[in-house]
Parts: sequence; C-alpha cells; structure tokens
Amino acid sequence: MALLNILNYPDPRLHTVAKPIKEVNAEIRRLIDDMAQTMYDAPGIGLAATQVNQHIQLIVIDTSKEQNNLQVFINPKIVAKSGLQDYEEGCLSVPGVYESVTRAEKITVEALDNQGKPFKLDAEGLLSVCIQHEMDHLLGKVFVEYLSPLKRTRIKTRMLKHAREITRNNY
Ligand code: GNR
Ligand code: NI
Repeated sequence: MALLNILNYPDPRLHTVAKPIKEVNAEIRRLIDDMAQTMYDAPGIGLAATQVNQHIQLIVIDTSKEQNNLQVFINPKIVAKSGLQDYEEGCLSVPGVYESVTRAEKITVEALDNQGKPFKLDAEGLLSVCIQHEMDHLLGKVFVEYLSPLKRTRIKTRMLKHAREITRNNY
C-alpha cells in the first residue's frame, strides 16, 4: 500500500470532471487500498479519486468512530433526495477551513462496490453530507464554491500564501 499526494485548493486539477470506471479490476482495487490508507492517515472521513489526481468516478468513505467501516462507491448516482441540512464541512484539499454548507438531508445512492457489484444505499446525516461532498469532487467542485465570493477569495489567498511558504522552506 502507498500514501498518495492530496491536491490542495486552488489547484486547477481539482476542477477536472471524473470519467466512469469501465471495469473494476486489480488496478482499481489497488487504488482503492491506497486511497483508503491515505484517507485514514490524513485523517479524513472521505476521499475522492479527484483529490489524488485520478480523474475516475471512485470514492472511499469511513464515517465510523472506530475507522473500521470502509465504504467504496464506484460510478455513484444520487437517485433520490429530500430535505435540507446545514453541516460544518472541512476538506483535505482545503486544510484548516471549516464552513457551513447546505445540502440534501436524505439521499439514495446507486453505485458499484469494490467487486463491481451494484448496490443501493439510503443515507442521512454525516454519511449523506460526505457522499454529496465527495460526489462534488468527481464533478470538479470543491465545497468552498458554495461560500460567498469574498470568503472564497480570502481562502484562496491564504492557501496560495501557505503554499509559497512551504516552497520557500524547501530551498
Ligand atoms: O475529512 C473530511 N471531513 C468532512 C467533514 C464534514 C463534511 C465533509 C467532510 S469530507 C472530508 C474529507 C474530504 O475532503 N473529502 O473530500
Ligand atoms: Ni473534500
């Protein structure tokens, strides 16, 4: 297994639209293992392939306290949604930023599992938020795009300043 590099906002590659996966093969299962390790190491409760610069429709999620319930979603589709909820979101691609976002309260998702087998799942609460957050990544969308232009500009400036400081320290 390997730890993968996570792209940081405002990296333009985070705006790439992910393509469907045609075959769930050994290469995909290896990426799933590496993404899971990267998510647990971070630590985070979800990771989209987009964030590790792989532009295919693959998401890993684990919202369990014990971090022992990995959920894999390949080519996910939301087939039903209802209600609204506000949740204070964070993102591994936007470290240090936590802001409230409004999303659907309950969703029904169809996807393939890590064996390529179709399944259907009803989600609410944090799992629902997380699935919607990760599916946005696959569409090239980062949660800060729901915030006001002023907040987004401030976040962008702060992230670029931080990245420059890291680059300078590496010389
Ligand atoms: O680790 C994460 N926590 C989180 C908290 C609230 C709403 C969404 C998330 S997802 C995030 C990991 C991540 O960036 N996934 O793309
Ligand atoms: Ni994220």
